[in-house]
Amino acid sequence: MAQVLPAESGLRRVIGDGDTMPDGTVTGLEDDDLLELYRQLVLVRTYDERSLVYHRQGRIGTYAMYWGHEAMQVGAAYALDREDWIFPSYRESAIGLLRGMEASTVLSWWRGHPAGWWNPREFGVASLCVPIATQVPHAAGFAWGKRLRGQRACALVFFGDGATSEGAFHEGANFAAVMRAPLVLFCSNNQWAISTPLDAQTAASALVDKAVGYGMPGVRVDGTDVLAVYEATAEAVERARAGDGPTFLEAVIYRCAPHGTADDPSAYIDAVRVEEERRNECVGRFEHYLRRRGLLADELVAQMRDEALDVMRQAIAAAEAEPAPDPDELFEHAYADPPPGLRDG
Ligand SMILES: Cc1ncc(C[n+]2csc(CCOP(=O)(O)OP(=O)(O)O)c2C)c(N)n1
Ligand SMILES: [Mg+2]
Repeated sequence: MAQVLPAESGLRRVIGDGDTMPDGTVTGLEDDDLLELYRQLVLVRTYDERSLVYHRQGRIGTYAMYWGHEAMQVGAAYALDREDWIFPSYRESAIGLLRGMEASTVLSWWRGHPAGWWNPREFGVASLCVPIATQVPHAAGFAWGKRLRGQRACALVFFGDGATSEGAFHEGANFAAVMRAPLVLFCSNNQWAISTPLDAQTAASALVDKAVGYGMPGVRVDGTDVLAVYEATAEAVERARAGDGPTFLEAVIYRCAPHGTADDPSAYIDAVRVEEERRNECVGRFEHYLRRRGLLADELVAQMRDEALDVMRQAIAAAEAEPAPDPDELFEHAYADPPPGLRDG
């Protein structure tokens, strides 16, 4: 039986505030790693901001923006090896960019075009799950399979605070713990499930406390701190590889953007809090940290932003140049034997 300490309830932080809270460092990250983390943050932030513009211009469909979630995605993915698999939700739609996927592929996904389907094996990135929490048992099963085959790879699954109320989350978490599957359960707690606030979602004082019930370690981290996210994930990966089973990570932020392009949060969100939180957003926080360490200057910032903008310009052009899809493709992978109504229609 696993011996589980009460989950850590304080928020882990590495990046200071440039004033009373000092900056820390993370073992294993050299200066080059820090700059690469920043480049990745700028890339995924630019993807998100440009996507919103493309949506407004009618060039992509409904889009789930992840503005403010970038440090959770980049920090967690950086702690993995290329052989490890990522199981994303719609909120991590552009995570493949960190594994060399073309941005045009992700844009095509949001355009509802088959060019947006990728082969999960090619990138170690599973299909995006829109049904809440269904990716958790997928990831648990995958990780268990790796263990059964004696392979080194582990899996990391992203899901939201709302997903922790779903049966699929419970089944996946429980199964992974019992089977000691090499899995990192990464909860991106943005404190909202569309318009449902966290206190209406759970009676637990912190989501991380759920870890104890499953018999796994739980760690709570500041989700706007890319270094703290990296460090906590790297520790969880180490446990997974050592055969010590899954870890529950709760990364906490406050959602500062709408749930998606079809949502109007002014009907329910606290606008003053959003303004406050936006001032502390994750890309700027890390940029200030790097500047305090003398690693980043205006020129490099401008260069990385230009490169990311260029990626997006080329990507939307490539996505729009795709020929119109054949409607039959919609059914090709859905039915071995199409029902008569469809076949004849
Ligand atoms: C099984 C299921 N039920 C309901 C929905 C509708 N829905 C879409 S997003 C969402 C909220 C999810 O919130 P959370 O898990 O916190 O993720 P976030 O959107 O905040 O990243 C809901 C209920 C769905 N997609 N799937
Ligand atoms: Mg949420």
